[in-house]
Order: sequence, then C-alpha cells, then structure tokens
Amino acid sequence: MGHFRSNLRDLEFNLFEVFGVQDRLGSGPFDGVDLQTARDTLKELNAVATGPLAEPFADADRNPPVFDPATHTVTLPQSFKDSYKVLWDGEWWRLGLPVELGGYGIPPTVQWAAAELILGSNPAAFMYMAGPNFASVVHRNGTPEQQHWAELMIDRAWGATMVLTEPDAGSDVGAGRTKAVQQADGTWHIDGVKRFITSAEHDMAENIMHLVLARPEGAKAGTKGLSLFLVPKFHFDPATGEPGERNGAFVTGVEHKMGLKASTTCELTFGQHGTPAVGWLLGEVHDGIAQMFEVIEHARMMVGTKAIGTLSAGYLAALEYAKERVQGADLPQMLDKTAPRVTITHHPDVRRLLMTNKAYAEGLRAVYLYTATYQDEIRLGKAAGQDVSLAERVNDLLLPIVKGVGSERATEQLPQALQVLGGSGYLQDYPIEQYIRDAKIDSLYEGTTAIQSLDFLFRKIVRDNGQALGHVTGEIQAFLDAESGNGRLKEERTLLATALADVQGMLGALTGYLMASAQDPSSIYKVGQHSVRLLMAVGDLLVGWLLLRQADVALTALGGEVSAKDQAFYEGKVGVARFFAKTRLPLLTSERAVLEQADNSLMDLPEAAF
Ligand code: ST9
Ligand code: FAD
Repeated sequence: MGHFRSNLRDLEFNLFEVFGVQDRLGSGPFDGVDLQTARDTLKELNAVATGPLAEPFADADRNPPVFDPATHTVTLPQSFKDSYKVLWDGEWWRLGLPVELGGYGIPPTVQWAAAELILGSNPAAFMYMAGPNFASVVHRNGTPEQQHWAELMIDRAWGATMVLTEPDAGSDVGAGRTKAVQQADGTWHIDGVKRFITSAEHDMAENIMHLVLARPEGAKAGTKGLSLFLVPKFHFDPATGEPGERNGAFVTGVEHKMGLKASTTCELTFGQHGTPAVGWLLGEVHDGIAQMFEVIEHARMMVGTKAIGTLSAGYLAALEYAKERVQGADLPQMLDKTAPRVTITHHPDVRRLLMTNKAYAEGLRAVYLYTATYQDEIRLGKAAGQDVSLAERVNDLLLPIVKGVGSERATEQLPQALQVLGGSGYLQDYPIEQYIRDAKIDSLYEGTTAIQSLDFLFRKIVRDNGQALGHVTGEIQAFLDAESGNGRLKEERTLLATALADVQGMLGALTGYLMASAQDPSSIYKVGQHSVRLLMAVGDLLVGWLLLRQADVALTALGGEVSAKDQAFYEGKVGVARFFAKTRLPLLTSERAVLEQADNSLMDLPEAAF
C-alpha cells in the first residue's frame, strides 16, 4: 500500500453525524448535491488519495525537481507528473470552484474534507493544482477582460502563484520594494526580486499566472501602498489564451529544502533579464493587499488542513505499527522474565503517545470542519440575501487557530508518532520522518505562528470587540448548560468549564496589559510575549469542546444498535474526549497563571545576555 492512511470514517462522522451538513444539501447554492453525492465524492477521492496520488511520495522527496539556470526551467520527477495527471484528469480541481466557473456546488465543509484527503496524500500536488482557485479570485476582482482571462486560466489548465515575499519583506509584507511603473498603453512594468515563491516554475502547465504585489511609483509605504498585478509567464492571445512570447518574469533559483521537496520554492525575478515583466493591474483598482488576502485566507485554511491531514496520517501509521510490534512484557508482569511478550499497544506510555496523537489529529480535524461550517453559512446566507457578517467574522477568527494551532500541534505531535516506532521510526522505510520534514513548513509560511497569534488577538478579537469570540464561547457555554448527556461526561464537562474560565481569564489579563499600554507603552510587550500562549490555549479549548461534542454523539449512537466496527469507533470517541479533558485541559490553568503573572524582565534583558 502507499504511504497515506486516510480517515474517511472520521471525516464523514464530523460532516454527517456531528455537524449535520446533509441538512444544507439539496437547496440554495448546494442544490445540485445530496448526501449520497457527497459521500460518493469523498469515497472516490479517497481511492485516488490512497492510491495513485500517494505513489510519488518518497520518489519525489529523494529525487526532487531539477532546476536549469540556463533556461530558467524546472523538470519535475516523472512519478510526480504521472500522479498529478491522475488528479488533474479526474477534474478534482473543480471541487473548490464556484458553479459559474464550472464548480460542482459542493459546500465548503465537504470541499475541505476532500482537500484533507489530497493534502494528506500529496500536498505539493494540491498546490500545483491551485490555478483554477486563483482564477476564481481573478474572476471575482477582475475587469471584464480579466474575467475572460480567468476562464482561460481554467480551460487551459494554467498554474498560478501568489507573489508577496522578498528578501527583506517576509512577515513584514509592507516592506516590499518591487516596483510597478505604468506604461502608455495602460500596462505596468514590474521590477524587482521576489523569493520563496511556490510553484513559480514547473513543467506541468503551458503557462503560469503570477499574482504579484508591487508598489506603483509614488504609492505610499506599507501594505496599503501595494497593488496586485497579473503577470503571466508567457504573453498570450487574449481571446484564445494561446501562449506567445516569453514575458520578463524568470525563475532564477529553486531552494533546497528540509521537506516538501516536490513543491518548487523559487526566486522569481521581474524585469531583470532584458525583457520587461509586463503586468496588468487586477480590476484596475489599487487595492492589492485586500485582494491578496482573498487568496491568503484560503491558503491559511489550506495550510492548517495540510498539517492536520499529515498529523492524522502519521498517527495512523504509528497505530498500525504499534498493533503489530511485540516488545516487552505487560507492566504488571514486568518482574517475571518468562511472562509473555505483548504488542506495544499494551504499554501505558505508548497508549499515552497514541491517544495524544489521536486527540489532536481528530480534535483539530473537527476544528477545521467547524470553521468550514461558517463558510457554508456564508454561502447559504449570501444566496438568500441575508446578513452574513457574523459568520464571516467567526470564520476570520478561527482561521489563525486552524493555521497556527494546526501547524504547531502537527510539528509537536508528529515526532511523538515517530517515537511509537522506536528506532524504526527514524528510518526512511516508514513515512513519518518525511511527514515531520514536510509538515514543518506549515508553521512558517502563510504567516508564522507569531503572526497568526497577533492577527488572532489584535485583528480578530480586539478590533472585533470580542464579538466573534463571544459567539464561539457562547456556543461552548451552551453545550455546558445543555447537559444533554443527562450527567454523562459530567467530570469532563466540569474540566471544560474550567478551561473556558481559564481562557477568559487569559484574555482578561491580556486586555488589561493592552489597556495599560496607553499609559505605559512597554506594557504591550507583555501581550507580545504571550499571544502565542493564548492562541494555543484557545486551540486546546476548541479541541476539548469539539471532542466532547463528538463523545456526546457517540454515546447516543452507542445507546442503539451498532456494528462491531462502529462500536469500537464510538468508544474511541468517548475515550479520546475523556483523555483530552483529563490530561490536557487542566494544563490551561497553569498557562493562565503564567500569563497573569507576566512581567517585562524578558524584554529588559540586554541582547548580549542571550
Ligand atoms: C505563502 C504561500 O507563504 C505558501 C503556500 C503557497 C501555496 C500556494 C497554493 C495555495 C492554494 C490555495 C489558494 C487558493 C486561492 C484562493 C481561492 C479562493 C476561494 N484577513 O494589519 P494591517 C489586510 S504566501 C484579511 O495594517 P500590516 C487588510 O486589507 C506569503 N485581511 O497589516 C488590511 O487592511 P484593513 C504569505 C487582512 O501591518 C491590510 O491587510 N505571507 C488580514 O500593514 C493591512 O492590515 C504572509 O502571510 C486578515 N487576517 O502588515 C505574511 N490581515 O485593516 C504574513 C491584514 O484596512 N504577515 N489584512 O482591513 C502578515 O500577515 C502581517 O500581519 C501583515 C502586516 C503583512 C498583514
Ligand atoms: P521573518 O519575517 O524574517 O521572520 C523570522 C522570525 O521572526 C519568525 O519566527 C517570525 O515569527 C518572527 N517575526 C517576524 N516579525 C515578527 C513580529 N512582528 N512579531 C513577532 N515575531 C515576528 N511567500 C510568497 O509570497 N509566496 C509563496 O508562494 C511562498 N511560498 C513559500 C514556500 C516555502 C517553502 C517557504 C519557506 C516560504 C514561502 N513563502 C512564500 C514565504 C513565507 O510566507 C515567509 O517565509 C514567511 O511569511 C516568513 O517570512 P520570513 O521567512 O522572511 O521570516
């Protein structure tokens, strides 16, 4: 079998038993899809993801893309191209498209569940396949002529990129120096060097459309002075899309990375090789950062889902190994040298490793799907002409959790999955060492964890006056108040209530430091020291809550007739919710204490003392 172990059962459990997505199907924007179509789509994609899509996993890692500096071209390994072709020819790129551009009208919840299958199997392929998704942003924001180009991008299967980062402008996108100079014919010449650009060169598409942030001459400093330009690799016939002359956007280097090697990460140079890099201003409006954030929001959700999908695959690989591996005696018989040897699943510490893995893999899957339920609501509400601003704000609030917490927990937990395999985990015979390398990037790109935490606190909570957060904590409180379990999971609900109070206490302390900064500016350093702590704590609160919601559903199911397989599945749901509530949620009390005692001694320390 290939490397990828998916968890279709858990995806469907979330969608159809916990979040009731089927109730939204068959009407409004989702009228072309029913429960059976949604299930069949996931089942069919699962076969691709666990089959041909997973094939090039090791080969493309050991034989990564080759860059030729003389021609500025990249050749991808054949195994990768073959597998990508299966994905493309299966038209899986249509999943994320709006109906008017050839999409299927599938709700975001099901789309993201599908995305997890692709991302867990072959994340680089998902990224190369993003051209049509980028085209939808061009279509939404473009002039009528650019809207036609967006259609060409889809029909002709072009690649696309998001081009922000420069050597001196990473987290600080507004420091970008790439210039845009308007020409007499209304086009723009782009001039500068961008780095770390994903998919900027490859040999799987006839053209690549770069979405580039650059600063028009005379525009103001910072992100608000940036505009978004469409810069194709090849000029093209505007009617047919037929590629013509080479445009002046050349890849001048491809990075050698720790992981995710099948995905090209490129230095992309504009107008530096004697050929002008001609660009077109998107929508003929100077609103680049806001337009680019339409891509970024989607990409942050994608990165979190990728990390969580990889964590799940790592957990399932570890679990499979642990069920087979015989080593040592059962602990109560440890002194008896003749005692039978047992599989390592009998050892309490291996159980601890596995159950913590399961909690984060399944709990964070629930978090990204919960987030996607708000994306469903946005689509439904917009189609019905309703006000969707609350759903939009809740979605915005949750994105840094999906991205920031998803990637950090994957980074932390995948080595624990490897630990289950002992020394064997360190070998390339098993996929987990590559998962660790491939997933590490998720806490870095699309905004590092620190950036996610600042976005979460300042933009999504403070600027929002806590309304979206209040909605989510209100849902948690309602779950606690409902006592739908008639006393079931009583102890765990109490632990959840304490965790909720701890998070609220943390927020209270941070708000206090923030307010104090009006008098004492250095007080804001206390916020900066602890913003990631808050982000991670809210992540744990959500994981704990959603696991308990799942356990509630599972207990109800267990009260009726279930197959032996489902019995084990539901018992696992109750077990993991209990485990997380008892072993992880109480840690938030100490996190709160640390935060409430914050001082600035860290900041007062001279740099030389580090
Ligand atoms: C990268 C790519 O790393 C890696 C993977 C590539 C994968 C490619 C394939 C992707 C496939 C999926 C995509 C599909 C396409 C889409 C499909 C769609 C259906 N939310 O706070 P201010 C805006 S790429 C929304 O003052 P600073 C907003 O307009 C590189 N908007 O910021 C705001 O104005 P206003 C990734 C936001 O201090 C304006 O920005 N690099 C948000 O000037 C200014 O805001 C990064 O991510 C938001 N959360 O700049 C950079 N935040 O306030 C990380 C800001 O009036 N750095 N805006 O509304 C940051 O994010 C910084 O915080 C900063 C700070 C640059 C925003
Ligand atoms: P820096 O911004 O220099 O950050 C260094 C450290 O300082 C980090 O720990 C960071 O958290 C911290 N830090 C920085 N500023 C702050 C702050 N204000 N507060 C607290 N901490 C801070 N970019 C694109 O435009 N398009 C792409 O397609 C793309 N793909 C990528 C693919 C890969 C494989 C990689 C490695 C990067 C890619 N990037 C892409 C760039 C990526 O988005 C940046 O690397 C990322 O935003 C961080 O910027 P940086 O590397 O310059 O780090």
